[in-house]
Amino acid sequence: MAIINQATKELQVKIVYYGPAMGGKTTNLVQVHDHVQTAQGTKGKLVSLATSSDRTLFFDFLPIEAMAIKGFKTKFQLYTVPGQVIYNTTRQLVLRGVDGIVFVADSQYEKMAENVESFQNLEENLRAQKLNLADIPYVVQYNKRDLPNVAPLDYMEFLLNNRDVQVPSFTASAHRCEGVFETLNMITRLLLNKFINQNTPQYA
Ligand SMILES: Nc1nc2c(ncn2[C@@H]2O[C@H](COP(=O)(O)OP(=O)(O)OP(=O)(O)O)[C@@H](O)[C@H]2O)c(=O)[nH]1
Ligand SMILES: [Mg+2]
Repeated sequence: MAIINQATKELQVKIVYYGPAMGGKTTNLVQVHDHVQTAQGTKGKLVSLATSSDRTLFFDFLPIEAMAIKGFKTKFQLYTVPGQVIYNTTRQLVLRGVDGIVFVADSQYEKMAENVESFQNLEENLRAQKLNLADIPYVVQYNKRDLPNVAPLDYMEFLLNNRDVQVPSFTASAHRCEGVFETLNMITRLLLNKFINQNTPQYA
């Protein structure tokens, strides 16, 4: 769970962008890095460990700092996993200590099986760490909506967001920065609400 340093009044949260290969996880981080307003927060350096063809090999990492809660300096650490199926050990490592997840789905019809497989892989990898997706704040992003061959939203919701409690979901065209900040704002809001609820004294 998030690291809270009461002495320095710092809160550190880890958000992992997860999803099938080529879905647009790295593109989300590149857009956040390029467009984050210095008034909203200060951004750090985007670190990408990629193959020569720009596929994520280990992860991308982008730190953002913001005064999101009064009196607390909040450090959001954004990570992506490599979506390619063979890199599962790396995905497990990147998931360690995760606070919140953005599941980036590829909206192209022919990617539905990969989306579902990646979602199941996420649940399995969390279970291996004795974590349950239902206990972790997460949102779903339906990316690549600009392409002609996309699946209907209802269908994608049915495949990827049909639990008892539906999570917030967003359409996106990440390469144009559409939907990128809506998604990020929601996951940070969910995480901050959880932090506030856990740290507010309850009175009977
Ligand atoms: N048309 C379109 N292309 C996109 C969109 N988002 C990302 N792309 C492109 O899709 C390709 C893959 O994007 P990445 O961000 O590298 O995908 P990834 O999920 O990080 O892939 P891995 O690192 O292999 O897991 C790139 O060529 C992007 O420019 C989008 O919304 N629409
Ligand atoms: Mg990537």
